[in-house]
Amino acid sequence: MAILYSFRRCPYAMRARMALHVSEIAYEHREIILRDKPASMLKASPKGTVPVFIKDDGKVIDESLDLALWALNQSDPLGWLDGYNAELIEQHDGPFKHHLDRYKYASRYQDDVPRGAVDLNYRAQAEAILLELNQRLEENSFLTGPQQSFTDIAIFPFIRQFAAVEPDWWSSAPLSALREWLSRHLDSELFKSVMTKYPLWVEGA
Ligand SMILES: N[C@@H](CCC(=O)N[C@@H](CS)C(=O)NCC(=O)O)C(=O)O
Repeated sequence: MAILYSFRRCPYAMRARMALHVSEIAYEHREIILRDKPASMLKASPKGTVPVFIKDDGKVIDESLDLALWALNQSDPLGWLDGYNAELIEQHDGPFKHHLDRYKYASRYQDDVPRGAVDLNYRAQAEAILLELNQRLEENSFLTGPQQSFTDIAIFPFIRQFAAVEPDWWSSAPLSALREWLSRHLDSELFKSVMTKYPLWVEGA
C-alpha cells in the first residue's frame, strides 16, 4: 500500500490530497507535524518537506505538483489536466508565495519587527498578482476557463492562507470575484473531505 506523509494545514499537501482524492488512489495517510518529522519520512525524502508519497513500488514523489500530475495521469475524471497552466501555478509557487510569507511572517524576515506584525508592502505586491486572478475570474468561473481545473486546485490553498492574515482587509479588498471563487472552493465537499483531522502518526507505534 502506498503511503502519504502529510500535514493538514500545508497548502502543498492540500493540493496533493485533492488530486489523490479525485483520482481515487489508495494510500495510508500518515499525519505528521513539521517540528518533529518521522525518521522514515526523512529517509524517503531527506529534504524534509510535505507532501511525501511512497508509491506501492517503493518509488518516492516528494514534490506536490509531481505527485498531483502522477495521480491525475492515472485517472482524471474531472478533466483537471485540461486546464493545467504551469506558468500560472509557478507564478503562485514563486512570486506570490514569496510575498505571502513576508507579508504574513514579517518578523521572520526583518529585524526590529514585532512578532505577529504584517508587512503591507508585501501585501501590496501579492495583491497585484491577485488582481490579475480576479480579472480572470470576472471573465470565467474558474482560472483557466468555465470549468474547474487543477490550476484552481493548486492555487486556492495559498489564497486561503492570504485571506486569513487580515480577514477584515480581505473582505473589503477589490477582489470580489476572487473572494467568491475562494468561498466556492472552501465550501466544496472535495475540500472538506481532504481536511479530515487525523491523529498524529507515530513512528513504530
Ligand atoms: N515544493 C514543495 C514545497 C513543500 C513545502 O514547502 N511544504 C512545507 C509545509 S507547507 C514544509 O514541509 N516545510 C518544511 C518545514 O517547515 O520544516 C512541494 O511543492 O511539495
